[in-house]
Amino acid sequence: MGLVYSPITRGVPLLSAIERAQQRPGLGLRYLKAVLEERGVEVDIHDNLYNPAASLKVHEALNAGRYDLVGFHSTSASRKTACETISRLDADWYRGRVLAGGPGALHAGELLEAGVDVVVHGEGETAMVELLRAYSGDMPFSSIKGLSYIDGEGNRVDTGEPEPVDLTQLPFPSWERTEGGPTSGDMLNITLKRPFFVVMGSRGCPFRCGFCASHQLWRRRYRPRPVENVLDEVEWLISTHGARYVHFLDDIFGMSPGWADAFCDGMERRRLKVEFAVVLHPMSFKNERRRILGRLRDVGCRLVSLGAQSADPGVLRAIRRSPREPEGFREAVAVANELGIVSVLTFIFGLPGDTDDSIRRTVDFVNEVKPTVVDFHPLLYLPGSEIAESMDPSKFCRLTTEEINRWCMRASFEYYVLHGGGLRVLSYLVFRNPGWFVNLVPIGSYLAEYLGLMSDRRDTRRFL
Ligand code: B12
Ligand code: SF4
Repeated sequence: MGLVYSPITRGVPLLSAIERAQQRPGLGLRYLKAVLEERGVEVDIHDNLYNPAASLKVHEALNAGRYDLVGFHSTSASRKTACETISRLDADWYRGRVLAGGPGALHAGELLEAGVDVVVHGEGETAMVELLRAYSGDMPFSSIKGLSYIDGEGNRVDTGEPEPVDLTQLPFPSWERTEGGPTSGDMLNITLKRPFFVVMGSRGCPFRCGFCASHQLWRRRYRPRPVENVLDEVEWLISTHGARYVHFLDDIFGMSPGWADAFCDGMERRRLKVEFAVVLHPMSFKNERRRILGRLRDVGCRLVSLGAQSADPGVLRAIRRSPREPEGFREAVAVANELGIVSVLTFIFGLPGDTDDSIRRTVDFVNEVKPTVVDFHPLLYLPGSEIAESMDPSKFCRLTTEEINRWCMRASFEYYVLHGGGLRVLSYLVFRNPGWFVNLVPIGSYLAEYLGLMSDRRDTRRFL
């Protein structure tokens, strides 16, 4: 079987600039490969997430390879390049053999029209195994949950809500050689070390922030993996692949009570030598931030990233976040700074309710809180999110794209130049991670492109 990652659609420039610098490997197809290989199926991954040039060629490899089945990962941002490849497949050979999944399954109609035979919604591991049985005639397609396809009479069939997979039964993702694939790791991460890997300790998030589409994929359920299973994976990455750095991709790391403590106990007991980064919610470890972040630091945590989004109470309410969060991330940043953990705050400008005043409030708050790194970016109207699907447009921010982009640049300038953020980053790199400087050239070209795009007058916030 051939599995394909496609790059972001050309014409969504802001995204492609970010993606080039933030090279985190995707895990989904690596999980599918592992599950299929357990059943004796040979799988090649063509990983073109970060390589638009290769994506123009991938159909040649697929046509030459003539896989029995071919599966495409898709997101809202990459679905068009996936469709482009599909339209160039050898139609006689690939008829009936083309699958697609991932967050882009939200656009099932478009994928089916482009020539996909079966769209898989939600998690793919169980569906993939059942699809193999359906293709060999052992079970009907209609009994597999979470599919969309066109039946013999030309009618679209949707087989209902996908079932969650049993996370305790999954093999570790396959990191065997792929065609293409990220080479650098996430260069925007100033604590980056190589070899760099990604791990997911849990799937899903119980919240429903208005701009986010996570619930579309994971169905708003939070499911942690057993701690020992996650530690086995980390240990295996170290011993088999020489991992020195792991980025945990969980929507929110260590959310269930006791999980983070059990994780630290296991890291200590097994003496695992690896550095890592986690994503937290502003309210994570409320009341025990100092203790838990201290333990995480002691077992290798070098970076915590918090999706802060705004410091304005009205805006936070409008996106279903708590107005108490700014106090939460203020404390989290203070503790992280004290412990020597890099703190990253990310903010979105142009959210519902945002005005010049609310953005000013956020910028002032950040300048006072002083995380190590701060990232301001314009709102993307993400398909599947409440904002893109169902929010009353009268609640949208009235600022123009140009005004929002200007705010992003001005806020970055104030933070990094006027309030010492640049010096904090530089001193971290010089004293704690000088090896990062090899990324200077690619990062420089990324920054130049980013600044150019920020002054672009086109609306780059909506998906094509
Ligand atoms: C790491 C990551 C990245 C990495 C790249 C990883 C990638 N593309 O896989 C980087 C930093 C490059 C990135 C960039 C972007 N990302 Co991103 N990213 C993530 C993150 C945090 C983890 C992805 C992951 O590995 N998940 C774990 C694996 C197990 O899940 P999976 O890849 O989805 O695969 C499972 C299923 O989807 C399914 N499946 C997937 N493919 C296929 C194919 C077949 C044939 C089948 C049967 C099944 C199947 O089975 C898999 C196993 O269960 C997710 C959030 C999340 N929690 O998933 C967001 C997420 C995927 N990203 C998102 C977005 C919006 C973006 C950007 C647009 C952001 C930006 N501002 O630039 C870009 C677009 C990138 C692109 N090429 O499309 C959204 C996508 C929503 C949407 N409607 O498309 C998500 C869901 C986050 C969110 N909160 O909404 N991202
Ligand atoms: S933004 Fe983060 S906390 Fe909010 S719903 Fe998405 S994953 Fe969950």
